[in-house]
Amino acid sequence: MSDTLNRISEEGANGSSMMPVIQGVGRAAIEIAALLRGAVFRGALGLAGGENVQGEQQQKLDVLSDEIFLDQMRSTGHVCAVGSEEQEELLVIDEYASAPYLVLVDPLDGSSNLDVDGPVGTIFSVVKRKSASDQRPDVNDTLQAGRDVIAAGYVLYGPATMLVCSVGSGVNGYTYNTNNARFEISHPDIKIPQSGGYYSVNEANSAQWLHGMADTLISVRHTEKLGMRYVGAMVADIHRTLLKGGVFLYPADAKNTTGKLRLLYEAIPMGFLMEQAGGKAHTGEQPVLDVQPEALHQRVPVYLGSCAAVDGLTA
Ligand code: AFP
Repeated sequence: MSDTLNRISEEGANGSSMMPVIQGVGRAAIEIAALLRGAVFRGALGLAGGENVQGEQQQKLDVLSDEIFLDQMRSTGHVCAVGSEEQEELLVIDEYASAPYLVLVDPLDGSSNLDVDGPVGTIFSVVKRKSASDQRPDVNDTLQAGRDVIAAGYVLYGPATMLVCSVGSGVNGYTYNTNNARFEISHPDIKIPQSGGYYSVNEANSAQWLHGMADTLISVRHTEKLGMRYVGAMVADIHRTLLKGGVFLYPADAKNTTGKLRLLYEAIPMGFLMEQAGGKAHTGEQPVLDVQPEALHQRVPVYLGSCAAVDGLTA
């Protein structure tokens, strides 16, 4: 396992240009992983006292992870702005306001798992700015459909720290080796299994799901012979789905009529990875990557996974 994150530079058209950004994500991941490991000793667990734009209570680790990620994106010199799930507005990096890329991030996904030492993650995607380099980037630069994303991925903080990403030519998984402080390739060319695996959903909501989804799921889980797993942290649930097959879903329900998960921070990056791994990503109405974003914090229903399972739920 000697191949490191540097191999991104050899991958497809976007490989070398994405190197600094993906390396920046790697540095952020190492810092966030260390922060998580030591959080209980530094009093960093628990609520920060504020709410994010979604009206969700922020944990201290949400805020700290967000700061770490932004600092690392700034340090690349290639990122002009960051849209974060934890920030209401787009954060423009003034020193590099003419840089070519914008990054969208959920810095600490699954934060309800923090109190129970469960897995959490970071999700990101990268787009090229639409505005001219002599203009100040703004939110319109971020409102790009998933088909225009040039790189996306996630970091899973589990027993090992893993970075799984794509620059548009397949999906590779890298595991952080604490002995040499490098991300080494451990899961080359990930392809989602097209049969078997698990369905992954918060089934407690099934009575509230819209459009008869509860019955549809019962039928699909029998046809596709799916087991059931749910962590409640999208990164961990998607990671298992990518490696073992099946489907992760968060349907629209009576409370969240347009879905719960965020289009730009969760659905598009994970949809990009799913398609790159040979799977599908759908909202129930259209492929996730075809949705034209209208707002930074927009939500959509999601069905992500093996082709037959996603087709069965969304046809
Ligand atoms: P948090 O980051 O606020 O914990 O949200 C996690 C999440 O967006 C996603 O990671 C999970 O898949 C989903 O929410 C879990 O939602 P439920 O708790 O409603 O099942």
